[in-house]
Amino acid sequence: MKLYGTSLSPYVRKVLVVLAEKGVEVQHVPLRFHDPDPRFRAASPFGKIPALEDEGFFLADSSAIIQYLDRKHPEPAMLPREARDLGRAIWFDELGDTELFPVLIKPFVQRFLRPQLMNQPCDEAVVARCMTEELPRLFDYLDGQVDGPFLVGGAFSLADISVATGFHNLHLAGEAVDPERWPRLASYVTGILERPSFRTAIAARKG
Ligand SMILES: N[C@@H](CCC(=O)N[C@@H](CS)C(=O)NCC(=O)O)C(=O)O
Repeated sequence: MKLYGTSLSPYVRKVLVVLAEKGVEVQHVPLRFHDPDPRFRAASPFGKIPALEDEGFFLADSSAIIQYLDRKHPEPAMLPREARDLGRAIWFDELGDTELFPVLIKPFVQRFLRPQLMNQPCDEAVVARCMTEELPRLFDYLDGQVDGPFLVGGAFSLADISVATGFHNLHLAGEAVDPERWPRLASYVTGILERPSFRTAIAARKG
């Protein structure tokens, strides 16, 4: 099994966490998005990362890949069985992918990607607006959802992976959840990112 995509991507990290939780061996190919590698492009028609190749089967999109892996390697389950828990796990997956990460990534782009990989200066005004105007409403919501170590059904699941993954990129930008303003969210994020599977995914080659 091959997983394409640098572990700097929160979406790639989601899949690396699932593989680590399940103890599935993978050959990690840490390329960047839009790489011309023909096998990668066979798996990801629009050049987005992550993409998976598994014995001639090709699949893109972190959520699609995780559902495939969860069916193929059922233990431990990343998708809850109970109907409402499953619905909420998919809600948090969607929230992480489409609402949270596009905002969490802004400080990462400015302070990490632009200076380190794009040879461009950081725009601190973008970071300040993100931290003071754009993230607080998301943090308010999430702080109200946390009432223990896991978001759904009393167990680690796709919900936790998708919500927590982007916070690593925020940390790489030198920012974090303010523990005085959002105490539950701050300690929840710390707990999830300290799991061995997240540590393994974060340590994976970045490319
Ligand atoms: N819904 C996709 C999103 C993947 C995605 O947008 N990945 C970014 C890198 S973090 C990418 O490949 N961007 C290139 C592009 O949008 O063309 C997933 O969950 O895998």
